Amino acid sequence: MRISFVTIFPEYFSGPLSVGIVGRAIDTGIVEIDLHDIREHGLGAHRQVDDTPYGGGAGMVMRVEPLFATLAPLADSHRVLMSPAGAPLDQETVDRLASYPHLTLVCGRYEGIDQRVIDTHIDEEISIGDYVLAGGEAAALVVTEAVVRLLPGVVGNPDSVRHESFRTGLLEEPVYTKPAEYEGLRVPEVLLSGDHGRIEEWRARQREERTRSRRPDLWKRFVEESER
Ligand code: JCQ
Repeated sequence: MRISFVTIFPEYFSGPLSVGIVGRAIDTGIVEIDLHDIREHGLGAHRQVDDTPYGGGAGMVMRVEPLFATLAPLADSHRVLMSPAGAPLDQETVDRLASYPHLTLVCGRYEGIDQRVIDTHIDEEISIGDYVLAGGEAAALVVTEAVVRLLPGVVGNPDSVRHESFRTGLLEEPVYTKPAEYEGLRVPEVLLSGDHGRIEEWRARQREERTRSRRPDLWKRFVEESER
């Protein structure tokens, strides 16, 4: 898979893309990254990429010409704009994004980008949550990390990606490791019992109880799903 980033800060990505699971996926050639600097298509001696909004108002808007020039050669890819006005990112969307051979993540800055760019050069707008970032770069990294770990050969044990919480629709149960007691803090007895029936029963109950109390939205969907 290829992932292209469209940004005015290509240097933003070098650290995060070089470490961990994503770093290894790049090193092994499972994913190819390329960076497209919008400013290379900026206007005039100052390589301007933004301007004041028509109709007035605060802040600056990213101009059409530099973005058209940057995005036109990426027309064969699936082009995603990171935006607080996008569809909320969830695991189902991540699964779908992982199926494109070439994904382009467009990082906006300032108050936004000229709507004509979105209308002609963007396939979908995605939000990573209901808050405003200074730019789409951090959001593009979130999408990249969620997508790359799904690609075949990236994560050692495919079961660990197939059986995780956002597939069952429930939050994960709490987990513990050695030692069994630390400064008086004990691991729940059932996990030390060796009784796999009781352990699975306890874990299932924990997943349900956590989801019900912390994420009533997910719990509602889970209950409706299981009543079908
Ligand atoms: C993404 N949740 C928040 C900031 C304008 C396209 O226009 C803009 C894009 C951004 C960057 O994205 C976010 C974001 N998901 O802030 C301002």
